Amino acid sequence: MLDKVVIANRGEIALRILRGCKELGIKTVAIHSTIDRDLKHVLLADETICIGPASPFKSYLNIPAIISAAEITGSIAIHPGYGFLSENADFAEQVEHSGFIFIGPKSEIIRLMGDKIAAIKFMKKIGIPCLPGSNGPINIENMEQNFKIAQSIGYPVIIKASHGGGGRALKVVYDKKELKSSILFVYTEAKSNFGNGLIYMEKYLKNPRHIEIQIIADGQGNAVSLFDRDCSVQRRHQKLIEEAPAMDIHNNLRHYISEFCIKACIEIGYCGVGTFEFLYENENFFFIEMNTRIQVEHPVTEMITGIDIIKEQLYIHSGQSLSFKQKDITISGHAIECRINAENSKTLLPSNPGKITRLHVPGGFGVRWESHIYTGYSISSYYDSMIGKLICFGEDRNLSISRMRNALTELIIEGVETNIPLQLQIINNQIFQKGCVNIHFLEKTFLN
Ligand code: MV4
Repeated sequence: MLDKVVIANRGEIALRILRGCKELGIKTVAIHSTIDRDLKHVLLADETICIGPASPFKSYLNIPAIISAAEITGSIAIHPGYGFLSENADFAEQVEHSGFIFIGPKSEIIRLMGDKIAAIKFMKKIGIPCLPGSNGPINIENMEQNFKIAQSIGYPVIIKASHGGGGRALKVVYDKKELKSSILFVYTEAKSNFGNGLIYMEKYLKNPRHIEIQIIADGQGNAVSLFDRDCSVQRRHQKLIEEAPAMDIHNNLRHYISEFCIKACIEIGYCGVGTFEFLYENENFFFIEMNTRIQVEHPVTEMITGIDIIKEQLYIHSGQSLSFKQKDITISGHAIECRINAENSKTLLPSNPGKITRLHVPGGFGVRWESHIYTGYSISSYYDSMIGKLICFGEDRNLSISRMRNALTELIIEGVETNIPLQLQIINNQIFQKGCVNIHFLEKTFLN
């Protein structure tokens, strides 16, 4: 087992990783910025190192400082969590070259998946269903060819940045009149946002659900699927509610798509946890991208499979092989996660900075609270506005919804404005309760 791990993140995920390490008897090093001295996991870690000022660039994105922290403390591995450097292939590579274990897949795999054109090409080659598209980069010098590609796909099409993310550098094109300007727009955005002008075209799906498959692979020829999550409830590319399993998916189809994901992991020698993202429409899955990190919403999968995904990560990156097989994994019950953000739900502006003056955490059977906040803790405006995750489990979806309603009602956070009222409205919404939800549900059916 790993002896000592640097937790290169903050907030709830840093605490989640710390708890996993403690259970396995792994020593922990919390690296943090100046304003994060009082974070809960920093207070609980075996060792702490302040690596820089509040600005993420100078702390949680500061590669030399993080690697130095691993060296100084005699750590053997670095856990990047999600966000920050978690999918930065250069970071993973430098961690490897400095002689530390990066808790994630090999840097080449991160680099491959960071290039969506390459990722799609790979998945398509092994038979994973993908959308009709340009099958490679668009050449902005050859608009005639681009018109032909769009024509053969059929409008509407969507133009995406190969190195894109977070919903930036995207454009839906409904008519050939808009194609050229849209391509040039996405190209410009891609260059300025991601420093890479590679762009591609796909058939645009009007009302898909966002469904993803969680996998774990040991890089020794073993890979399993922990099945699916539905993450369709989102606003401006920020997920608000996730659930597992995705409802109304035939078990045959669930296994069919999982088998492909497992095959991809084995083929590529994937090592670690990962997520295959799909758009789902009319009982068809279409691969759009792969995430090579632990995700915010991993707890819903843990609740329905009974597998501690963080602990599995720690086992795998200590060199152990997977201790279970696909046949050992069964889905039981249903889990829902509501992300609790310190924000004004109307303006979507962060409500921080602010001190938590009162906190009451819900409890009871099937209720799980993942958060670093406590009474007296001050929320900083330098970082993400998510301050906690409320996860409710039940033997079926209706029970998990009821428990979520009760738990959200019990949850009291004072001192900062939160999205708890919005989450309650969604949970009480009839369309949500029926599960007839696609990626446009929040923005279209619900708000404004
Ligand atoms: C799409 C799509 C429809 N058709 N691709 C947006 C962010 C990026 N990760 C993928 N995105 C989309 N790609 C095709 N071919 C619709 C979206 C999309 C979306 C996807 C998942 C979750 C929320 C979304 C919100 C708006 C658009």
